[in-house]
Amino acid sequence: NVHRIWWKEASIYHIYPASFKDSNGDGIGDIPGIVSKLDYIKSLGVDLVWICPCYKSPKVDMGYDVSDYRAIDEQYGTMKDVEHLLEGLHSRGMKLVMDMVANHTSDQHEWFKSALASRDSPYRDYYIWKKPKVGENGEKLPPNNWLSLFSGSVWKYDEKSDEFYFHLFATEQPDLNWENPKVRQEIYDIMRFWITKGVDGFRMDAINFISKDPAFPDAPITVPSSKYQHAAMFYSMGPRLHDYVAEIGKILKEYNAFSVGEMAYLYDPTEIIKIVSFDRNELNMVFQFELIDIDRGPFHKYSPKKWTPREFKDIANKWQVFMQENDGWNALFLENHDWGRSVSRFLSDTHELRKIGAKMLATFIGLQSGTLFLYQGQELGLANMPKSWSIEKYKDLETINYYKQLLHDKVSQETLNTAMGEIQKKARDHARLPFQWDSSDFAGFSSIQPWMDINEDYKEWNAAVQVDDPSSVFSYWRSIFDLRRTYKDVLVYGKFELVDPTNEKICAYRRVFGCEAALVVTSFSDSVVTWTLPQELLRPGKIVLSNYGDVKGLQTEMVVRPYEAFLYILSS
Ligand code: TEU
Ligand code: CA
Repeated sequence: NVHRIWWKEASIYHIYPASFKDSNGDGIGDIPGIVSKLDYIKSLGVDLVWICPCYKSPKVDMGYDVSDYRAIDEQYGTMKDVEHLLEGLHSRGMKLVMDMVANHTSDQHEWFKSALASRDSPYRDYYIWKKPKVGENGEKLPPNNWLSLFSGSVWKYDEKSDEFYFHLFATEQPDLNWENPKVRQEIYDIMRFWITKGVDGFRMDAINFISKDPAFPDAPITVPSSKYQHAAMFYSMGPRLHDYVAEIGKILKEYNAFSVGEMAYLYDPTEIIKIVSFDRNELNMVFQFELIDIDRGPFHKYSPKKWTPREFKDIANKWQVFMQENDGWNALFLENHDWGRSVSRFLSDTHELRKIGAKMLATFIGLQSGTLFLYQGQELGLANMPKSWSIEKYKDLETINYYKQLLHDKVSQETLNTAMGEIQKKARDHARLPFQWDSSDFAGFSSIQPWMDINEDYKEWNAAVQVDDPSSVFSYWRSIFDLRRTYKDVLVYGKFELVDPTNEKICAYRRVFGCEAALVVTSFSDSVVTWTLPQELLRPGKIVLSNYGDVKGLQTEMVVRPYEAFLYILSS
């Protein structure tokens, strides 16, 4: 008894507007640029396009600091351009998903400007204000010890009112006070505004943070040398989260709109299922980050951690099984605008097998149960910045703040080297390098030097060389979207089951729907592995996808090549 519904069958292409395509030669991607590439996107076979924020913004955090939710930032275009984008997508049978930044605004938003100007402002209570803690020598201290996600305290002192305001991200991104019903109404009105314009759904940014522990207690000390402590246990999934998300969900359902919530840092399945279970359906699905956080150490994003393919598959399995047993739904992804490229992080981009590896990862993620998300450039197997690039090439405030903090703390050269190694893997900048369209100057992204440098490999790795090459990573992704349609029952609605679950190198899984079955085999080893196939799988059938392109059939003893991947449809 599976619940069939359109958004389970859909696939989504995720665009970072500043880095996708520049149409007017200012070096920054824009909405007309996206419009000019709709045929490219359509040719992949996706159904929805999600664009990161394009609203008016001072862009301290690249648009995740919104100063006017009803206006488009000049850098990205105009409201007319959004209308063209909507027309272009709708006429091609695709939908548009916008990013809704509801946890915080920019400090340049009219609400915050007014709130800051006076304690009597009607907007004062739109934000979170607290009295200082008074130190031993009478100094004004932040109300608690929480660490901001972008380094430093989550509190910023306002001398004029002698109060601190709360910001989980940059100081220029004050958090909205969701306890205030007027704030919630404002956000709901903004959502209706965009839906009325024709937008088909939202990705709800940082949605797990909108309800915080109202007591704002000090966090336990996990890093004694640090002034501020990781406090997600108090600001993520707070006590009123489900009240709020249920309200959001009601509006979305009114319009049959698409929704995906972003929920970083805590992966508590019992909380997540309340949001995505089919009967509650507060949101259609959420991004939880347990899989792509696999290399996150205990303290923060850049703490190193070793991991094994076995752990990688166990995490995937945990969520597959959990959602199917609880009538929930997964959002499948390995990349977005906040992380390094998957070939570089999980395999190796300097390897001769980069192309094979990119296809293996596509197979691993793309044939699981869930709605499939593809981040721009992932379809080409794009990689991180070269390791030879210095810190000056990095532009993102998360990276820069972190690096500056280390310098400020005068850490040892060894610590700094380790940190740089982690930045080279995980920094948000990697995914934000300009898209590589062709081998012309500036990779066909722009007519001038873009806001971030083009990766050095663009002459070899670009869309123009891949689109018509049947052996390209691009063509492979296209096959995956295609197969999800052709074998919809089994690949979208089929049950997920690991095969040979304890194998350390091979991640194999079966999808089963009635008497239909599919076998997915992926190897995370860069050398040959001999694999004894479980007897019950030795059934007639056919290979419909293979990253080496030449697999004929199954054998009892399979010689699985480095990063090999294939999909076998078993005859019923
Ligand atoms: O990210 C939310 C979030 O929790 C971040 O800490 C994320 O984990 C981090 O960027 C990883 O490095 C969202 C957006 O995706 C991000 O781009 C924004 O900067 C952030 O919200 C603030 O709006
Ligand atoms: Ca531009």
